[in-house]
Amino acid sequence: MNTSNNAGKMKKIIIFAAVLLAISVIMLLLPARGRDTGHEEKSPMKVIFDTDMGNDVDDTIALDMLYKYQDEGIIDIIGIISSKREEGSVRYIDIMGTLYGYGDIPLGIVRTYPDEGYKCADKRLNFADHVAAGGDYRHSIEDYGALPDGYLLMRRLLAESDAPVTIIAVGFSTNLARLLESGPDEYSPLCGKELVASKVDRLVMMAGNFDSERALRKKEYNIYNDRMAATRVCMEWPTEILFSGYEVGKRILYPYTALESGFGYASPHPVTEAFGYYAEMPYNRPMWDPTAVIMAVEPDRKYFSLSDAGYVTVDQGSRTDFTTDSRSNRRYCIVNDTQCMNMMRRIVELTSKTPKALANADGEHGENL
Ligand SMILES: [Ca+2]
Repeated sequence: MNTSNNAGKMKKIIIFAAVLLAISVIMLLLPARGRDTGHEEKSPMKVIFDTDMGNDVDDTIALDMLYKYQDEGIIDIIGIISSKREEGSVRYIDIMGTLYGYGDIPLGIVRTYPDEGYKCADKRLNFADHVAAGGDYRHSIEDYGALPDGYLLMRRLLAESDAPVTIIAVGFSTNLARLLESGPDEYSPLCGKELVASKVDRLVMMAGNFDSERALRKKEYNIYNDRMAATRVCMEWPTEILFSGYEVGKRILYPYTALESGFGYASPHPVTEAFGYYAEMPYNRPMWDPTAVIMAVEPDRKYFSLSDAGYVTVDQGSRTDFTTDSRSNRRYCIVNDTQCMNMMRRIVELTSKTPKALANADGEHGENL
């Protein structure tokens, strides 16, 4: 009887201990899960991309990279704007977006060029018109003539955004200057500068030349094609600007071998077609615009360093000068050899991924097929 009672008590104690242990484990797990879910997933960075698509092929690589970042949930491209008036530019962007599964991203275009110094209508360099006219690519927009003026689209997108926006500008400053000059409208009661100040976190531009030797600082393409606009943006933009100058991108050559191996998931592919039309293949091409993309999206210092703060001015000959001043919020990109190599590897890594929309049915996203 006593033995039986003891056995019964022992059984109850074991069950009680087991229940206590189970409760303890659950209690331990719950806060941990709470911490996990309590950590909000970092919201994707909102990005507007402003490009002179059609003049040089580094814009195509920059756009590819942005779509790949979007595939990974790192950024949210809320709009893409061309600083070229030629319809081929937005047609090409639309073809790219449709191929990569992002044909619904709003597009804008420059409707009128300023009088001074515009050379971007140069058809010799315009691969975008050529590729867009090629025919067989799918597109999402039916009436390119109905696209909004770039600065007006930026006004709408900024007014509607509930989070700070990063603008990556790798073409002329036409849209940006017109945004600064704009007044209140149906989208916002704020004038352009106020709207930028309230909504734009940072502008990252491929523009200018900040070579340490002034004698080497030639006028730079994105500056001299709309010098007045670039001057205004450098002087009046109310939030931070980071510059990637000519001297950075020219050191980072995209290898043609990566082009041959990375874009085989679609044939023809608008990127490889663009390279083929731009110059006789094979050739390696400097990656000016992708440096601005990396600076904006991956500010990790393994890819680049930044100058001290200072003011950027544009002279009559479209050369950029930098004057150190801690009160300013402009800085420019500096790269050493290791950072150049790291940036190049990152560009190749991103562009070698198959777009999520085209990844195979097994869910093997991100790797080339
Ligand atoms: Ca460009």
